[in-house]
Amino acid sequence: MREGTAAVTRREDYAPPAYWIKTVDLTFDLDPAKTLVFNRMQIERNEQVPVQALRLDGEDLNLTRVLVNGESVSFRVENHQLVLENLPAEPFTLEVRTTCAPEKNTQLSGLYTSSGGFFTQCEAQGFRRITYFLDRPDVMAVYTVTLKADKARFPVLLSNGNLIEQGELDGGHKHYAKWSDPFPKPSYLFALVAAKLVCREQKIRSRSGRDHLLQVYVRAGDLDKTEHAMRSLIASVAWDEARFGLSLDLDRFMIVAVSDFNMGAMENKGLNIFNTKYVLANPATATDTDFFGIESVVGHEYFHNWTGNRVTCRDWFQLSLKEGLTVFRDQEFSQDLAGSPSARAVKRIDDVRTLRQHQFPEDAGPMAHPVRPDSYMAIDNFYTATVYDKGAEVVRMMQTLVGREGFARGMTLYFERHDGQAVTCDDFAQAIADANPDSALARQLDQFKRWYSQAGTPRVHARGYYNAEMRTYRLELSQSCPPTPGQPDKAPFVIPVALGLVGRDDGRALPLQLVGENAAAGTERVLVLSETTQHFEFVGLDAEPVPSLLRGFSAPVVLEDTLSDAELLILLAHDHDPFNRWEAGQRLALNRLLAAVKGDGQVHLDAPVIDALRAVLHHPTLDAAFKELLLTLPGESYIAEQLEEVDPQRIHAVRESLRLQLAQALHADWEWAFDHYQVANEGYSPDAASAGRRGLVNLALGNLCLAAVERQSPLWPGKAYQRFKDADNMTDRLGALSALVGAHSELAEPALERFHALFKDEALVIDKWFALQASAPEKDGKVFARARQLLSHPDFSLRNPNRARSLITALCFSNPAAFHRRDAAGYVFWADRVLELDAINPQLAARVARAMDRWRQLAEPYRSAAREAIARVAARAELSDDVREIVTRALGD
Ligand code: B3K
Ligand code: ZN
Repeated sequence: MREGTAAVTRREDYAPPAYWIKTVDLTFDLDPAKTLVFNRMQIERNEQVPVQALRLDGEDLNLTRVLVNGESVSFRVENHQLVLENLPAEPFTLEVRTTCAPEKNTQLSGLYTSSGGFFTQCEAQGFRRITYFLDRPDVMAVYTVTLKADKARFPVLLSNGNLIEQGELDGGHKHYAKWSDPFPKPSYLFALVAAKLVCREQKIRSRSGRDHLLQVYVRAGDLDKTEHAMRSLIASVAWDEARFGLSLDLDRFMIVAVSDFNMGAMENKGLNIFNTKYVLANPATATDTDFFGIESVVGHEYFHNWTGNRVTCRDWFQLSLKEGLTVFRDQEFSQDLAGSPSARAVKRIDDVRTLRQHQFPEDAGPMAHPVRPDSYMAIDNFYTATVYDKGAEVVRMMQTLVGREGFARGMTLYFERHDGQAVTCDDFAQAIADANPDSALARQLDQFKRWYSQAGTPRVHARGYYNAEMRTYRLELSQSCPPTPGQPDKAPFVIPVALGLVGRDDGRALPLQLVGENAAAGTERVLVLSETTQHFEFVGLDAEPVPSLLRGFSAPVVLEDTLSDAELLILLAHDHDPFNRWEAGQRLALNRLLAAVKGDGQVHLDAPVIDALRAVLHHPTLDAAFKELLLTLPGESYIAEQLEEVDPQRIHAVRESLRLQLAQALHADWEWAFDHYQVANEGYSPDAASAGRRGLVNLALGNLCLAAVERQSPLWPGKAYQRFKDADNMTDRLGALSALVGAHSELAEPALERFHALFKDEALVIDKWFALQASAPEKDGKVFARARQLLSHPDFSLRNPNRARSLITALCFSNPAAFHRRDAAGYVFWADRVLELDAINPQLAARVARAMDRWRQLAEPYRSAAREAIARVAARAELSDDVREIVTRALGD
């Protein structure tokens, strides 16, 4: 915590370190109140830079001793740095002793306690809260770590790498373990755990014939919730070998679950530390969504072992080098596991929805930044949807431009060139291009890299002209990109536009032959838009086609075309690309919602759309999961992003009205779907097909309850309550509960009470209980009132990030109509929580602070009230750099 304005770090100021730390020998005497850290480093000068002082980073440490080559030396501590001058020219040993207080570390960065055990989180700059160090990713050292602790309280002692020694101390009261990690690594990948844990373990032999021990550590009562995480880990190891030829390089790979954790998980070398939310699951406590989340996060952290750990980032501006690439890899992993083309499409649609919901608003707001940012005040603020999800889209576009095999070749070259190094995003793009010299990527690499340097979501405008006489179709594509903070003008991007042409009468996929070509090149191809405006002329078309553009969402852009509702209905019925089929349905709904919001507030679901949606619901071959996505209306925040000026209450009213009409108009169809898609009662399995069925049944139930409450019929709420009571898995139980809550049924209250009583000892389920109430559709201010009341519930705590998020994030981010109130009470709630949280956990506070990013877009009276609330937070003298950066940017000064 610091007063005043914090320093800004700029990418252009990067300079290599003045010293290298070759080896680190750490000894921890672990005590929650006062832990002793003895750090012995082998250090040498970096000959490439002029001789200068050694400046080691440190934060919240008590320094007790500094020795160089065993001798005491003079030193000073300034600006959170230990400064040593006049050091030997030859390699030397530096010993630093410090103490820290893990039990007081509520920031959960560095070494902290959770449920009585010790855990660490070092990315991005937590290692400096453990010991003095060159805490930057381009300093890679070999670590040896000795942990000493009370044996009864901390029976499990873990660190990175291999266990090389263990034994008793103090006549058996204490014990120690010594770990050695053979791979040089940056400090952010260091980890230790000392706690009372049990583990599920499994030996595997990889394709390359090497044996490995996989372990998942959890608290004693949780072992029955580790099977899915272990399965996901085994699948991850196999996938990376099969798809990219990347094998596990360690004998032992550990995952440890901790209940107090700032984010999802952390890829520490050989010792991944996970939020319990992404490890623990059994059918009774976890939903299908939780099971999928575990699979993708376990995969993500595992894949970092190569993309992030073996090849790491030179500096934190290159974060997307590892995060964008690893998100891309985990998305591909989940798609490959999903199997069928339509199950793959479901995953793709989910990922695009996430991008549009989080990244597009970010790119349009005060925190807009390039995938490779230019500056930061607090690096933890840049673990963003842009760096992660847009970064993944950038990698995906590279794959689209060079092909799947070409991309795999590029990855191989990347590792050949850079294994063991700390590199930049340029190095990655160069490797992919060099492995594919004849590709569009290689031809336009510099221009393509604007995706790394220019912020903002590009717009692609499309217009088609059919010439009946010539039987040609001329497609005009042009691009623009709105200004973002610090970047008023943008140069054109390289945008891959995948497209197909669909027959207007029969929905046939038409052959695509560009003028000048001898023959058609299939029915789908990728056009590359790299100028401001380009034309593409297709020949041999007997009638005007319907263009299906940006198939599979081939670039992270907003597509502006001129498709009429009639044409969207054709795509919805016939498009061979499932993504665009879904998109057509969303656009039909969006067109109606936007017209009503901008017009008189009356929305009307017309017969052609009802018929089309009915046809989707009854379609004989489409996946249930796909139907569920298609029949779910665009969210309120997504609708808001399409508008110049936003009145959240009006959007809510219009969307709720359309939701009710959809429930009523398809009533018989929802009844049919509810029966037809029941999962046979043969035990729960989280596979994509059964999850899809459960999802569609839950959507049907929600609609049936909504329509029932409206006409005051007790039938469906009664059925939902029964189903809630009888459910043998959490997906069905929570689905039934949300149906009651979402319809404002009288049975919601008793069901919520019962749910709490049933799961009072299951922290992750109680999180769901809070989140469900805070994100329920607002009606007469009751949801907000309930959320405020829940702050004083005995189970609520700001100290546990999952619990804090379950209430605060659910209200402020996921429930616009409850949050944006005419009386500004939502904003007062927000400001109070940000300030409270900032004193406990600045990283978390800064995340919550971002709920106000889009305040400038709001209509009055929301806008002025929002500004006032942000100004109140900004006016607090004692503010962390993290929150200060967010509110300063929001206010735009
Ligand atoms: N690399 C970590 C995120 C660390 C966040 C630090 N504030 C998890 C991940 O992306 O895999
Ligand atoms: Zn990651």
